[in-house]
Amino acid sequence: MMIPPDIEEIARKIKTMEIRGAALIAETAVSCLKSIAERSRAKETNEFIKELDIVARRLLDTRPTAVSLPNAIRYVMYRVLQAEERGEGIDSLREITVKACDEFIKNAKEAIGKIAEIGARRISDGDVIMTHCHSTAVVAILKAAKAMGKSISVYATETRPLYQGRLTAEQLLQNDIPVTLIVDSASRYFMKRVDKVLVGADAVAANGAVVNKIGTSMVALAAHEARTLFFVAAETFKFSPETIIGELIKIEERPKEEILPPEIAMKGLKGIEVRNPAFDVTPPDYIDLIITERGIIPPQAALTVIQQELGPIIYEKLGMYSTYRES
Ligand code: RUB
Repeated sequence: MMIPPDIEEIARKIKTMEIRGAALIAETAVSCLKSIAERSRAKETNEFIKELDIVARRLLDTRPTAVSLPNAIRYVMYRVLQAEERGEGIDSLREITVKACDEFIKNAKEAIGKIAEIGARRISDGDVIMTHCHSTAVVAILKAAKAMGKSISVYATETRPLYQGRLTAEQLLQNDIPVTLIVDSASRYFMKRVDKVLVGADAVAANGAVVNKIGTSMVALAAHEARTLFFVAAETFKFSPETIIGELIKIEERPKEEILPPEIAMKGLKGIEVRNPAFDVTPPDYIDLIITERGIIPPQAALTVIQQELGPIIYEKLGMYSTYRES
């Protein structure tokens, strides 16, 4: 099967970051699987599964770090493969796929609602919050805190090189939350005025380390030094089952043109080596709490969350839907 052009276009948009943020990437991938299931003309179950498999692998190829992407794909494929094993027919498989996709998206939306409510309770009236990058979960918490009548203000780092902080600032302004945009390197300068740092996550490892936009660990270090609380907001589908068995979360390196576009690359810099890692790892020691839809946990409880929420995904035959392995 050829990948349909509209799905190919979505994969391109994820790679170029027109579609970005761990939650949105996962939901978009699941919508693609749903669309493939709905339009499939497969007569045999194995043909149907092959079609889903090709698209799943194409999507996994787009961005390697956000573990929400393989977890979302495995959520769907686990249910489809189980149904196949039970001997269900093609119509039933199609139905099960669509249902699993709808269920994942519904759960993801509900998770954000719960995280917003739980997280907002941890924000006090008058708090000054610092955030880095753009996270749907973080914006949802800040909006909920405001809706609870808490007066808050935010420092948003601009987030080089792609300036996702501007998006955060825009969304906060739209919600009448006072926000000050700062350069990433000013985060330590302002840290003493900050009560809490709140960031999202692309992946949470079994030891409670959090992978998020490059620069997050630097902000965490500054928070640690200033004894400022450091909170992470992450749905449980961002927890990485592979890290239990010692896999490392792959850090995406993006094109150097994002840092040094050809039109500004001066002659003197021609051919210069540029590195552009998109994410970094914040160790659990710098994290006070992780806010999930199941409640607030210390980073040390990440392993338990993985075991409870993602158990079947690890132990069943879904290793191939991973961004950690060549397959
Ligand atoms: C986005 C990023 C966000 C997390 C969480 O990186 O690091 O903090 O994905 O976002 P990029 P959300 O812009 O490279 O995708 O809470 O929306 O899932």
